[in-house]
Amino acid sequence: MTDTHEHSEPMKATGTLPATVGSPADTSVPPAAAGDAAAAGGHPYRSGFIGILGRPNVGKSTFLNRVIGEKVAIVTPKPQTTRDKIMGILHFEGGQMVFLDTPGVHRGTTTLNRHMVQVALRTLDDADLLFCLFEPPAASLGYPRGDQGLFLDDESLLLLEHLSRTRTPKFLVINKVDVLDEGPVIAHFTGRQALQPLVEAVRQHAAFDESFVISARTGEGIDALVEAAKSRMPEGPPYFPEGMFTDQTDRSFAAEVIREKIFLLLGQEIPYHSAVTIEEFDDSEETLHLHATIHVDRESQKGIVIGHRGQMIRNLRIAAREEIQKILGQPVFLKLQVRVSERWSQDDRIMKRLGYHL
Ligand SMILES: Nc1nc2c(ncn2[C@@H]2O[C@H](COP(=O)(O)OP(=O)(O)OP(=O)(O)O)[C@@H](O)[C@H]2O)c(=O)[nH]1
Ligand SMILES: [Mg+2]
Repeated sequence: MTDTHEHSEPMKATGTLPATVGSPADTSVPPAAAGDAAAAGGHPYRSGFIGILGRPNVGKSTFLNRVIGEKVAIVTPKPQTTRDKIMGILHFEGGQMVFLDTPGVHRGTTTLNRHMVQVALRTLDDADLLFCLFEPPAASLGYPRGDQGLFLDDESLLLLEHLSRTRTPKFLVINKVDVLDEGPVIAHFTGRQALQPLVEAVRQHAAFDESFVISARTGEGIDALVEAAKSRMPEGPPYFPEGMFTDQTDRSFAAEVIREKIFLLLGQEIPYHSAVTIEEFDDSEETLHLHATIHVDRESQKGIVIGHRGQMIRNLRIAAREEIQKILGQPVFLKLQVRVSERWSQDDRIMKRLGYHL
């Protein structure tokens, strides 16, 4: 193990969860525990869980990475990238905020789709605060536009329906505002004026405690949002030790990076029908030995992932290995294989075997 990369030490601290923390449901901590953790100066320690919600592709994972300052979650330009809850921990003086990146809320019929949406909706009542992400119309192909202004898409409406039913405090967060500076957006609105009809439309469906305009890409507005969230954190214990910024193990992070490369390099339906498991993760020597399997739904997909003369799987291996090396800060030997796990995304039992917590 080399220590050449700044990420290597913190990531190593992420292997295990404290026994008291398994899910945001554990936020109900007895006051005594909070008292123990009182920060110096007599101020109570503050901590809480923040659910990041939104339809697919609004930038939830980009936002998490930006706030934490590390790559915790994978990001791609395609919707439905995130499939499970990803935790990122932000430590501040006298407290900590635990951010929960979630899969995009959408309507889907497979077991995988339903699992993803369930993971997201579970945070609605379990978190202390919700960041509800939306994006301006220009950033989204999904918003139908018309002379009347803007109509919310089906997935946003579905999310808003759920949001209107929870009593958890909510922040309305419009992400990707950097795209508004690029020019006209919809018929009657240019630049940032285009946010107005969006905010009005969203507010018709649910009440929000505060509103923010941000760009997870450029960092604009992030500090103000984080400060506002900080002030709403309840008294609580330090759920995670100082220096730990995610609960994700290096092993599952490696699997996620491989999945990211599948999303980036393969088109059509393949990314949505692929899952990745790690068969071997041996970091006992300087070079990390990784052996991973890409599971696809059908025999025909296997050939596409392997590619002509193995070119595609080679490209996937190179891209994934490079990134895992960079982030874990050690040389990586990556072996990739493809396996057909027939209709895995429709089958509870296979999905559990592939590591999904159904
Ligand atoms: N212009 C711009 N693009 C952004 C911003 N935030 C995210 N994106 C892009 O939006 C796309 C989706 O980002 P993700 O972070 O994967 O979105 P997500 O909400 O996590 O998506 P799912 O996991 O699929 O639900 C990527 O191409 C990002 O680079 C932003 O502030 N500005
Ligand atoms: Mg995501």
